[in-house]
Amino acid sequence: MSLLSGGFGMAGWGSGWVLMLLALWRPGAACPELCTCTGARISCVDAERSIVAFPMLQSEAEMENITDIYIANQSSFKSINEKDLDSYRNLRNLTITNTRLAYISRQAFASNPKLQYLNLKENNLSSLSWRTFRHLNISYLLLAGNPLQCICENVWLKQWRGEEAEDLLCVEEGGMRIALSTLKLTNCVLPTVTLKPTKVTMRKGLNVTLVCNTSGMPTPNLNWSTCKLNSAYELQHEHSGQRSELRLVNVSSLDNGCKITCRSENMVGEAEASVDLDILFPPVISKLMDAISDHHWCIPFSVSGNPEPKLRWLLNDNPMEEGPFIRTMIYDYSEGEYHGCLHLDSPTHINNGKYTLLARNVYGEAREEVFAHFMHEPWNESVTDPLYYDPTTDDTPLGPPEDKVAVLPQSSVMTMTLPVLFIMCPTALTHPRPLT
Ligand SMILES: *[C@@H]1O[C@H](CO)[C@@H](O)[C@H](O)[C@H]1NC(C)=O
Ligand SMILES: *[C@@H]1O[C@H](CO)[C@@H](O)[C@H](O)[C@H]1NC(C)=O
Ligand SMILES: *[C@@H]1O[C@H](CO)[C@@H](O)[C@H](O)[C@H]1NC(C)=O
Ligand SMILES: *[C@@H]1O[C@H](CO)[C@@H](O)[C@H](O)[C@H]1NC(C)=O
Ligand SMILES: *[C@@H]1O[C@H](CO)[C@@H](O)[C@H](O)[C@H]1NC(C)=O
Ligand SMILES: *[C@@H]1O[C@H](CO)[C@@H](O)[C@H](O)[C@H]1NC(C)=O
Ligand SMILES: *[C@@H]1O[C@H](CO)[C@@H](O)[C@H](O)[C@H]1NC(C)=O
Ligand SMILES: *[C@@H]1O[C@H](CO)[C@@H](O)[C@H](O)[C@H]1NC(C)=O
Ligand SMILES: *[C@@H]1O[C@H](CO)[C@@H](O)[C@H](O)[C@H]1NC(C)=O
Ligand SMILES: CC(=O)N[C@H]1CO[C@H](CO)[C@@H](O)[C@@H]1O
Repeated sequence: MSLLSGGFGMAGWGSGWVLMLLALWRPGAACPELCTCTGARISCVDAERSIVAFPMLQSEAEMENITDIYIANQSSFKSINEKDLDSYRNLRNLTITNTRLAYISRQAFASNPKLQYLNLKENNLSSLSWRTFRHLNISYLLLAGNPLQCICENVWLKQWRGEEAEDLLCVEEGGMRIALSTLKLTNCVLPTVTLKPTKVTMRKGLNVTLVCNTSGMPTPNLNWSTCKLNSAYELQHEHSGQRSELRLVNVSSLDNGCKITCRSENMVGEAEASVDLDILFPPVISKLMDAISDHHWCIPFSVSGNPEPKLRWLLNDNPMEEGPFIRTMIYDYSEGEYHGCLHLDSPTHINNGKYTLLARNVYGEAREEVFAHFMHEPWNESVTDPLYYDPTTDDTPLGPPEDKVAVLPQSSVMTMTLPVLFIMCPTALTHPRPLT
């Protein structure tokens, strides 16, 4: 009795371990029952026992590793539905051949941007929409051996210009097969689209109406796509659907550079036309900030305006000459603004003062001020500005100190920096500070 129960107990304990080990050995267990998995490839080719739906692995991470799915000779496999391939984000090669595949959702490959090779030979597809592939860059699309119908929805396949172009056949209503390339259908015409005006250059605050016209059979759908518009707008569709108006009211300068596209599509294909808004407006200085020190000193600013504003600076209300040591630099144009710096190379107290930025174009001028304080007067012995000794600044003297320098209290800092200063700021020389 005790032996039996003991044996039983041992057996139960042992099989528990086996189960646990099996659970730990994921790679083997992860592959769907009727398929085989090797590396980045899943293959389902067992003709005796067909899969019904797309194979799924146990974890998202495993599915993301798959680049290749091969399904052949599966008599119960009939469709690719909207979410079936969602987790196979890195899928490149998909072969489904000799199955009963008759339906592919338009969203089937929405999550598979890398799909390049699609072999759907020897299936039961009667039609296939170009919209299924609109976001993809497919190089191979193989469709031979499908009962494709001679209908408008398949006409886009005539223009298909992938690699390995096939001589596809289509089935006419009576059941006769003809070469798809010779198929001619009335009422089946690729859309064309015109957008007027073709150029929009205008002052801000005005109104403009863009008219999009389309033709094609069946009647195409018109859609506008734009940047995120700041201007108010009205949309008017004509009943026929062949014409649409987009009216922008009180156009905002923030929409300068915005691209407006009118797209037309039907089952045969799509066409589009676009225009870039060129909105003229006076300069705006949206930012002028305190000087900051990096390798050099920078007074940062952001300016907009169309045409691009000319920039000038005043220092304490006097025009400032730019040169190799002080200059305006634009680093970036983004979101309609020019971002830059007034660049100062090793500024000293002579550069302290009120900086005024003037931005001008043909439509007007903007001005903003900021006070900049780079360092204390060097003859104030009680102060040592640590920035003065900034090791990243190259303060090597350019020549022998001038006479004026020699009169100043002697300090190594003085003789090192002043010659540079005089070159940088010629105006400072004409108004020397009284020496105490
Ligand atoms: C995915 O593939 C990488 C590299 O081949 C591998 O290191 C990783 O373990 C795989 N992840 C899964 C979940 O299989
Ligand atoms: C599918 O079946 C055909 C005919 O039965 C056979 O020739 C072919 O090798 C099979 N394909 C695969 C991948 O097993
Ligand atoms: C995709 O399949 C084609 C043809 O079988 C093959 O040449 C190619 O190497 C495959 N690409 C990948 C990424 O598996
Ligand atoms: C092929 O699909 C059609 C529907 O499109 C269906 O009526 C037919 O039975 C399918 N043929 C096979 C062999 O599955
Ligand atoms: C599309 O694929 C081809 C080759 O397969 C490649 O040369 C091309 O750069 C790709 N284009 C885009 C937009 O990915
Ligand atoms: C722009 O359109 C608005 C609203 O339709 C109108 O009130 C305004 O007068 C128009 N502006 C110009 C400059 O035509
Ligand atoms: C749009 O087409 C209609 C007729 O189809 C025509 O009367 C109109 O002038 C066209 N408009 C533009 C802006 O092309
Ligand atoms: C036009 O838009 C600006 C802002 O971009 C606004 O200040 C102004 O009041 C608007 N004018 C009209 C007539 O709506
Ligand atoms: C020297 O600097 C100190 C501290 O900043 C200040 O209080 C003093 O007024 C300065 N002296 C002169 C002569 O500028
Ligand atoms: C993507 C998009 O906006 N599609 C629309 C295009 O316009 C038609 C009507 O003309 C809409 O039904 C679509 O939703």
